[in-house]
Amino acid sequence: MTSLTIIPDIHADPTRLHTSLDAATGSNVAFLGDFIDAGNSVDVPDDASVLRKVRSLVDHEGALAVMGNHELNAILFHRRDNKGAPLRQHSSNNVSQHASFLDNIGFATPSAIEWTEWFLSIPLWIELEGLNLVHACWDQIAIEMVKERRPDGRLTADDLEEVAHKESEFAMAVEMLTSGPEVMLPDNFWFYDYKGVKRNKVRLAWWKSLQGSWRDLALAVPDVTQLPDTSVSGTEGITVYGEGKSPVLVGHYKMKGEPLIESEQAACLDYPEKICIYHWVGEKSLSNDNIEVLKR
Ligand SMILES: [Mn+2]
Repeated sequence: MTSLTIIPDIHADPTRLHTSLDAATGSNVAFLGDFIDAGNSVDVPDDASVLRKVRSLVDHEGALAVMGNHELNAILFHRRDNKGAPLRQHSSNNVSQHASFLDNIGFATPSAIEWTEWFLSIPLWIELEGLNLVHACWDQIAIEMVKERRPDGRLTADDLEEVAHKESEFAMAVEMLTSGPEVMLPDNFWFYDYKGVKRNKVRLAWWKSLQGSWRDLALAVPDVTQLPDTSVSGTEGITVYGEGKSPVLVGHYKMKGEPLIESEQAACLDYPEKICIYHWVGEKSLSNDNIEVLKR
């Protein structure tokens, strides 16, 4: 493989998809998941058209894709357990997160079932010669855990109830790969996320040494001054992604500011306010020169 263009979270934005694909001309593409569920900033959300395009590229053009937490959530949202309860609760937060898909494709319609079945065929991670791709966190222990049962990284319908309950090691490994490591804040601390949801757990930058403060290491926190200005704790289950590993590219974290690599080994490409892609040409150390920010 000589060149690969990596495209992060599309979130039902056809303009974002087509702008990214236009800039990938001549190279194969790899998607980092989260194709569906528009945020507020998407002018004309169209989950179905984004999915049709991505699926045709994956099925017929050799494009690569890993599953995002939004695809996993959708699989669960549209299915029920053997007692008839939805595998993902239809709470107001969960419905609002999934609103553009529900408006566009409906709840448990034949089309919703067909799309979410296709989501099941998307692997949780892709390991290329010299490059790793995952939606939220490359955690080797989590990957080995899932690999034991699903060597190709693809969940099956038999896994879904277990994954939905988020209790077993297998389920927690799937959560780690699709949503990243999450740690409980010290007592009495909480923050509002980008959707205005109050949270007492925070995602941490697993590509850093984990020696810093909550404010240094927290991801996807709009106002870090809501967090304690003390050293992080409770990070025992998190493996730092460091030197000697192939570079890894992820989406997921709704980054702000100028898109930059996080280290020579890791970059997050999900910048909702920009359209950001990465051109990988086989380098063993990631480079800011290979990040491209596109005009809408
Ligand atoms: Mn995500």
